[in-house]
Amino acid sequence: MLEPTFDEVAEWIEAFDQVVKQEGGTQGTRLLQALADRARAAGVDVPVQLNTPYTNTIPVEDEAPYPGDRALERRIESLMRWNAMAMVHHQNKNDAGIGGHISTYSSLATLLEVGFNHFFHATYGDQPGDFVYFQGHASPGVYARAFLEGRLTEEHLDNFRHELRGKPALSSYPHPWLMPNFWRFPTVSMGLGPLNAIYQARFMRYLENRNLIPKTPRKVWAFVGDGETDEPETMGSLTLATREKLDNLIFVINCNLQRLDGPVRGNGKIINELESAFRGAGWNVIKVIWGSGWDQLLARDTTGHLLKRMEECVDGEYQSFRAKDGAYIRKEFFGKYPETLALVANMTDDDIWRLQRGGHDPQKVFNAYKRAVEHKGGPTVILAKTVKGYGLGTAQARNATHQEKKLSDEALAAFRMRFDIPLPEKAAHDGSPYRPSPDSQEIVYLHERRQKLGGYMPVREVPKSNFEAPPLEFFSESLEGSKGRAVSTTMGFVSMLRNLMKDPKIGKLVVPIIPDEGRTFGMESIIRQVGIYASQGQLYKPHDQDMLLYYREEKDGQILEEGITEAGSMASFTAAGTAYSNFRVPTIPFFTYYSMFGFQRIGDMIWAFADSRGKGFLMGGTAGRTTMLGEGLQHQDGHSVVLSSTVPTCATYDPAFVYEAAVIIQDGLRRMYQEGEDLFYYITLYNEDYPMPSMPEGCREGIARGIYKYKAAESGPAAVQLFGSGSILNEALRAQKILAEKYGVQSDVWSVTSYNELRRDALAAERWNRLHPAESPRRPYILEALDAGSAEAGSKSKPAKTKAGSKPNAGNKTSSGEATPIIAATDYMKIVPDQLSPWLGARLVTLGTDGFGRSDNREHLRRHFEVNAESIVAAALSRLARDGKFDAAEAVKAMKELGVDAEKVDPARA
Ligand SMILES: Cc1ncc(C[n+]2csc(CCOP(=O)(O)OP(=O)(O)O)c2C)c(N)n1
Ligand SMILES: [Mg+2]
Repeated sequence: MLEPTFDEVAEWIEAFDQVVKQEGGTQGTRLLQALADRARAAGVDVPVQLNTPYTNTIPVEDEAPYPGDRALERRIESLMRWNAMAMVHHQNKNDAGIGGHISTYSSLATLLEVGFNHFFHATYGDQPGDFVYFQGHASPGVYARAFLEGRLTEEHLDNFRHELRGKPALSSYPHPWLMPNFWRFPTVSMGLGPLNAIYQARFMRYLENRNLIPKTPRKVWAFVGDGETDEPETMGSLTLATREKLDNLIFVINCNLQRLDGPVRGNGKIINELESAFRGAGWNVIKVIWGSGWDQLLARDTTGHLLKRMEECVDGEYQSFRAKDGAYIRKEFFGKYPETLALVANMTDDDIWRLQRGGHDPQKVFNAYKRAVEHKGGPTVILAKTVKGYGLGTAQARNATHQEKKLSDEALAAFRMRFDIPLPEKAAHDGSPYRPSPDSQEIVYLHERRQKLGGYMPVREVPKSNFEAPPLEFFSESLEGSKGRAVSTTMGFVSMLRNLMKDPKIGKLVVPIIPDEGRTFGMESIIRQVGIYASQGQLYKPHDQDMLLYYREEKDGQILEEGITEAGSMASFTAAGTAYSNFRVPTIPFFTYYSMFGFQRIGDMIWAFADSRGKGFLMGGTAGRTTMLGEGLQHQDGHSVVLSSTVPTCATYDPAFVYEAAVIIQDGLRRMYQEGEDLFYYITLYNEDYPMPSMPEGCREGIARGIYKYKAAESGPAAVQLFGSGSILNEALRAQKILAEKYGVQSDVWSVTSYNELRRDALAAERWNRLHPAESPRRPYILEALDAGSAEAGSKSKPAKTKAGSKPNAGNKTSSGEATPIIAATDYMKIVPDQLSPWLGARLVTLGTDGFGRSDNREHLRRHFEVNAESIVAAALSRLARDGKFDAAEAVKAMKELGVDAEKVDPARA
């Protein structure tokens, strides 16, 4: 302890020391607490102190002895280190620029190995075991272990980052999409792993509290980079974990003090910063800063100068110490004070160099993990100090170490010596992998440890499903229409959800997720029906408890009301949408949100969800740039379906009527959960009320595939085809009427439920045709549907002349054999229908909502964006005039009549 600055303080400290000595630490805590209370009562400021001294949280005298064979584990870890490094080194020699990382794992190895040997359960009886979110850039180390376990072959290692060679290969990072039997959690986009881990731990409790899984001691471990904590996603939901008392959650932050470019907090201390942030958020914080070698130095530090030196050094200095050598540390660290220099007087420079950081000391790491798994009542974070590039010689702790892919010959030789790898020089030089024989002590021990812990990890499994999707008749209420009542597709969806949750078989599997938008979507009735999940139940009487639709919270409530966090909601959606594999329970999440704040705000999380082979329904409420009225630029969504089209496993639908939504949801349940297809749905929901028609016959397939003719021309063949989607379909129907009644132009109206799916189908057909030039071509569904539609129309008047399958690019023809123009109107951007341009060619005229939103009502918005019925009519007449099928002067006159201003500002640029 350093000298206090004035005598009075010395007396107080002496008194306090005596209490602790005689009555123990607990009494010391009580005394401090009492003093603090007293001070507050007296109006004295009590300083908030979230940092503890820069030493290990667990005092050496409280440490449990290490349970494993330290020497053997060290050997095994050395083999991991070699194989991880060699894999990356070898591949980069072989294929320059292919990339990979060496330094991350080298800092993480001990932190992972102690877990693998003593903590990570692969199973708990017949239940799945712990979940581990690995630091993505450490994947070579995880592969190295699986190699030693015999789960991966040399060929796998040889094909690290060579996934397209027709050989068993390894993906760069944890990707369940690419290695579906291995990785569970994609973590390589910084910040997503820790955020998903928090909600995973919470979802585990949710499933337990709802009796969907038995309670187990299962933990969620998230390995996080210290640089990764810069991401708001990493730190943004910490308080949820304490609020929910998630003692099944353990973060291990690998504080190697470096990120990609350089130090994380060169001028400060990342461990201190994180300690105060996590403690402030209520987490149990365990610092693992110093290895065992430091214990005797600290014990001899009677003057407190060593601790003072530890406190005053910033991370930039700590980094330099490990980038240099023992002599440098003696001079620059210990040499600052005679007292500290004296402490190491009898140590050689090598001895000093061997003083390790805590994260490389299995004893310290084991004790931290032990405390973490035993901790009750809240989450734990372990802040483990490590060295980036540990053992990599000249690459160690260098700013550029993150990017290191290859070692020099000398460094390789030094590595081999240092970790004692029994490979011949030549093989080592090439970066050959090394695996001792199966009956070697190392390999026997390795298997033994994993058997004790229930098997190997990571493993991803998908149990066989006996899920049966409800038949379409289940949704009969939605198929029958609203009997003249004006309702929205959102309301229709809410009724469907309510009914689904009542189903005795699958009702309990439904997980409604809402980010504080339940009322926006009229979901109050669901809150009443199934309650909001609240791990503590409802500790208060809701003020509205006398009302029918009161705010009901329950311990086994079904709704996840996440509050205002789309990212958190998406993390819940991810936990629920992958539970079919992780928990072997096929929960069906419906995440309903403001469509504007989905793909564009949390797109990267959705991408990772797809990588995870997640299933479920994203429900984009308040869809459409002109249907969502009044809210203006930031809220009116005219592009989420463009963004959703970029996610390969996302099936996007933009239904106009409730029965369409019912067909889509039924089909989704069947495909995802019954047939086991790896995909998920994005369905737009509108809040415009209008009478919902009953489902016409024969449109089920068209709805699922993307288009069907909703209303044929009343008399005679159509001169123009009108495509509409979502609530803009009503504008197309109104246009159909105006065209016929005012201008004598017949038109068919089609509901396009999914341009995205139509495009994917057409691309697949086109690709097949390209690759099979000698065979008769396949026709995209869009052309098949249009042909069938015109054949049908033709049969009403004259016999149809078109032959399906004849010409791949022949468009829809009228009975007279001519291709009619198509006016496609959408509440989304023009690019959405334009996706079909390659197949519809010049026939296609698109009206959409490009440009920023405006605060106004639907009528004005639709006029502004030129997607109202009048604009559709004008577009049809204009196009017919250009084709010489309508008098141009009449078309100009009509536009005036319709109130379509030809000189108005272009909304796309307004
Ligand atoms: C969202 C995101 N942004 C940027 C990157 C690129 N990147 C990969 S690793 C890395 C640095 C990681 O540092 P840290 O979290 O400290 O991990 P370490 O390798 O030091 O253990 C960066 C910036 C990424 N993977 N994800
Ligand atoms: Mg780091």
